Amino acid sequence: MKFGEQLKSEELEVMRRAQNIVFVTGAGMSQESGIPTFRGNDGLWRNYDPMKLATIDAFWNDPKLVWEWYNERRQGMLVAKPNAGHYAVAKFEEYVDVTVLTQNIDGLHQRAKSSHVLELHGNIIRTRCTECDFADKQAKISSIPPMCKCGAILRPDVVWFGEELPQDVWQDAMISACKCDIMIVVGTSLAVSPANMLPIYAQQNGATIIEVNPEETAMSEDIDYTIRDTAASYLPGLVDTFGKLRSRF
Ligand code: BV8
Ligand code: ZN
Repeated sequence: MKFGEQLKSEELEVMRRAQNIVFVTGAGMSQESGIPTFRGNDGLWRNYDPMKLATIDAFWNDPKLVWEWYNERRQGMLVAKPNAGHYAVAKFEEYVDVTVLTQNIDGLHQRAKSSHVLELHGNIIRTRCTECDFADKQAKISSIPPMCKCGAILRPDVVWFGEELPQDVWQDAMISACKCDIMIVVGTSLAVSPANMLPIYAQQNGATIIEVNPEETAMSEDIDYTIRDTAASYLPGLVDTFGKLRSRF
């Protein structure tokens, strides 16, 4: 049964009580915007091995190759549009406090007008210098690899495997996970740490966990409600149900 469909009493209670919802999203959230996931059937792993390219060693080993991969993904993300799932996540803000903890680097939650988004793994549109503190939000990539005025190479402002997440972002993400009433985990295989710890922190602090994913994940059997559906087809119905419920109180 899908959470929110038959509105069983405990689901009603969970939705009635909720003041604070946290979404944890991964590549599957943007799949219906045409951005390939890492590990799903259409996954990036098919053509490249992100473990071999999304690392600081790969970058220093062959900055041109890594930048070609990022520039190709960047072009795709720049023309991608938020899907109905992103807009539904933003719509929840009409009823409760919402924090979006995303592993995605495409900026689509912000473009769908979610107002509190923490980018756990950075953002592909931004670049920063590998030497000085130069950073660029909407960097036009004029050469591959792009160079800083100081003469050093610029890098995508993303977190590579083996790199720490930005400490301030990670602290805020953990606090949000521990404080939420409901955590909705959308489009992530929960294969990557430490992001995959967030549902555990939430559950340890009494939150109800809902997972929206057409496939089984590493955490499915410990999750309160697993919805075998996609982000864009399930989330709009859920936020409508939520809205109807909340307008009655
Ligand atoms: C850290 C940015 C510590 C870059 C990313 C062994 C060796 C080496 C390292 C490790 C190791 N074991 C553990 C590690 C740590 C490592 C890690 O977890 N590795 C994994 C692979 C085992 N983690 C790290 O390195 C992290 N840093 O631990 O630092 C540290 C401490 C102190 C000092 C120094 C270091 C950093 C991790 C961040 C890596 N960067 N991205 C880029 O994007 O290029 S991770 C990358 O994977 C993306 O962010 C992506 O989002 C993320 C996770 O993948 P998912 O989002 O879950 O995507 P995936 O394809 O896997 O799943 C998609 C899901 O969606 C599927 O389940 C599918 O069914 C579903 N789906 C498909 N369509 C839909 C859908 N769902 C809904 N609707 C749909 N339509
Ligand atoms: Zn510089």
